[in-house]
Amino acid sequence: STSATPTTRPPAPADLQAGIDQHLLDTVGVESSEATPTDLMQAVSQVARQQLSQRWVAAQARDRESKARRVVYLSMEFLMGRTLSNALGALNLRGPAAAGLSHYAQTLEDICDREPDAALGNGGLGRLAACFLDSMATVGLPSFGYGIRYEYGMFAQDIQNGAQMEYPDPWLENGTPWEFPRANITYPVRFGGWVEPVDGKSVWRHAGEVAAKAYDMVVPGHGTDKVSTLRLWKAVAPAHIDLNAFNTGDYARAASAKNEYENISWVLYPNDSTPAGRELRLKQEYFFVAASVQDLIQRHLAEHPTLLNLAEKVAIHLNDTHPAIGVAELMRVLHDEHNLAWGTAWAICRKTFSYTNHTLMPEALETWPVALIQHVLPRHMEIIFRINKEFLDEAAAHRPGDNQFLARLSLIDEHGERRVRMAHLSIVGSHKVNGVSALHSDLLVQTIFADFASIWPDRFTNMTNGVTPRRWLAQANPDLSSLLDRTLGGNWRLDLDQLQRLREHKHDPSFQNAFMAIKRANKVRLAALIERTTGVKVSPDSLFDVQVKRIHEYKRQLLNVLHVVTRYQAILAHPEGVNGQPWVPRTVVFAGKAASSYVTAKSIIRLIHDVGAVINADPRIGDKLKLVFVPNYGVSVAEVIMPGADLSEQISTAGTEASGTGNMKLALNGALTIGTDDGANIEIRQNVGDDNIFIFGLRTPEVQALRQSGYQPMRYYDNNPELKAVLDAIAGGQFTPTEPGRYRALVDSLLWGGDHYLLLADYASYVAAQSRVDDLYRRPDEWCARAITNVAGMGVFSSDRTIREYARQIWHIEADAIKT
Ligand code: DL6
Repeated sequence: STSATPTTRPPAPADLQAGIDQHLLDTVGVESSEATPTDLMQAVSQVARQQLSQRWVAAQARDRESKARRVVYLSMEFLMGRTLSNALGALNLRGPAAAGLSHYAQTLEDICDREPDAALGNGGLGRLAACFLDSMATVGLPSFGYGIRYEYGMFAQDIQNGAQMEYPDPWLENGTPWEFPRANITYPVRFGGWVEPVDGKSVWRHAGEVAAKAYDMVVPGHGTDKVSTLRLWKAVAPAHIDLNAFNTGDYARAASAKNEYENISWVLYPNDSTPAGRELRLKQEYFFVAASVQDLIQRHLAEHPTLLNLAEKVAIHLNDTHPAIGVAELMRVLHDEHNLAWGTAWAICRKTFSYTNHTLMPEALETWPVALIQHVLPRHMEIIFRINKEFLDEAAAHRPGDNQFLARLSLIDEHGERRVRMAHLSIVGSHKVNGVSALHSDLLVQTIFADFASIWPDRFTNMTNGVTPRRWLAQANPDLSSLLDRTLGGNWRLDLDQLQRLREHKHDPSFQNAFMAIKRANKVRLAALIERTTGVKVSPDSLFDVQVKRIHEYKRQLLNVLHVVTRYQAILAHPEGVNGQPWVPRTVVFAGKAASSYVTAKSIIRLIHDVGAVINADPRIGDKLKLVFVPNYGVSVAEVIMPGADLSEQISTAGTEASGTGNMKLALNGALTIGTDDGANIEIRQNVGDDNIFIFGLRTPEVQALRQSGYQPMRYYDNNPELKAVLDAIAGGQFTPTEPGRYRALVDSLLWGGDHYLLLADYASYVAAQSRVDDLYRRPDEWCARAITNVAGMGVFSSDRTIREYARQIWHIEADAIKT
């Protein structure tokens, strides 16, 4: 079969309905007349699962026979969201499933909504990994994703009195139809102990051991029979723990011992661009890496007689530094266990690994105390020291006598407590290192990795992020998808560059009408979500202004709030409008989670609620302005928000957002971006054209220059009465009459605390850009033409393009679909 034509045929609706009935009985255990929507969700999932497993078995056999070179994508996070709707789309079963479900008086959408999200990730990095799996399967790249089967994913967010509360996310509580437990695939993972020299070799005498048990999720390709595998590891206490309990009868103590082992895969660390420094996290990192390395070595040795050709057959990718300990682990396995000479092993390692950096923020760059690694992984610490010594010897030749240079490059940070710099280990152990947008990749080599780039300029490259059009357009926006099908044919799902042809239709009144009607319907759907989750009624005729992403100071949700308060005050001062123009009604929508320990981010969430409560209840304002915060942002909530947005807020301080991917999803669904010259915004601007995006604020070099010249936020406060009024209102308690001082500290961090992310410096230009937004929105035909142009320009941001670039330039793997 060619990769573009699936060979398995979708069953006829009658077969599908019979399948649902059968699974209701066999798997769910209910009679079909009694089935609840959740029962139906499970039964439909089983029908899809059956077909996927056929594809999975065939794909594995094909790859085994051809001894394919494979990609191993190591990631602590895979933010998958729901599976059912995507699986039905890949299997071409949406129509039959909808028809089958109509017999039970249910819609496919309602049934799909019953599935809990698999939220095994924090944000951008984890969702990128999920988009990559989709693309790897779709372009036919032999690939494995490896991660952790967290029992509890990203916490559920609830809002109480305006404040974020975190609740556990027991997504596996009722089982998931999508995993395949592999009873025979388990590996021991060892911890602790000491290292002993035996016959001139270092032997690791470990102190504890836990079993890693494999659970597979099949990732279907679209328009192809190919699938990819996501293999997640669960930590299981070794058998003797259970046996001891049985023998001694001390069940309580035995249970706590068991927990000590099994807690490794219990919970996802809810950090995003904030550091996680605990021992359990280090254990998680090593746990999944060690299991994955054993798995790939075993697969390799089943197909090849030697490990000497490992680098020709496997490309191991480090999704950020979280799996970086893999470099030391592969060295240990090759050198200690398989007796390869150190130099041979090191050459294989460097050819095998590659690494993606996702952040420039110094506080988010992982380091681990040497003492902790010595305690948890004593042999690995020795290996890291040896790698470091040989690396520094090599580096010294580049700048003889420059000890500062060597100290900066070293894998060990010697300032204060000695710590291992995981990014340095990743760079030294890899043949390629990439950033995730053109700007970010440039900044990497100009700033945090400049010393490395000076000795290895060719090691650094750029791979601009992308998103899968199957989930973020076909699935999330079915109405726009059918308009595209009617206008362009259906191939845009696999070749997103087809969207270019939309430019011809941007001024066509009938196309515009259809496009606007779809946007309106999506806004109605979003308004319903807003009302259901916040109780606030918003008008779908207002401009939907959306900022959805993790809450972080550098993303500047607070700058957005400053604009909202500015507008509120301006509406009160000039109820009829300004410059002879009436107000453009706006609904400002926020969503996003704050890391549980991130006090400032939580305070920003609360401020949004406090400001919203005042504005939304102010009878003088009405529909002219609404401010809402949609709780519990995640993949499924995003699938409703993206299609309903008019305006996409991408307002990070220039030079701080590595790429962004929400910016791509929103533009793909026809939102116009208001944004800074940062991350992938720059490439979005290049692809949609300057007239179709609202760019404002300082650029990266200006940010650097302003900081260097001694930034004084107070000057902006003193010189801009509008800004002063806004900050005074917030700090003075206008939105918190019962606790007037609630945001004094937040405002002081801007005025007196240095305003590190330059909100006050960018404020005026942001507010001016917002008024350009209003001007354009007053001309609906023009707005619509530009929204269409945005969709048309998004072809390059398909994750299929990104994956093909990785495959060609980093992994050197030819997949069927990559050739075409
Ligand atoms: O590359 C995916 C995504 C980028 O789009 C975001 O700009 C970036 O903030 C995010 N980084 C993280 C946290 N990084 N770490 N470590 O999610 O990656």
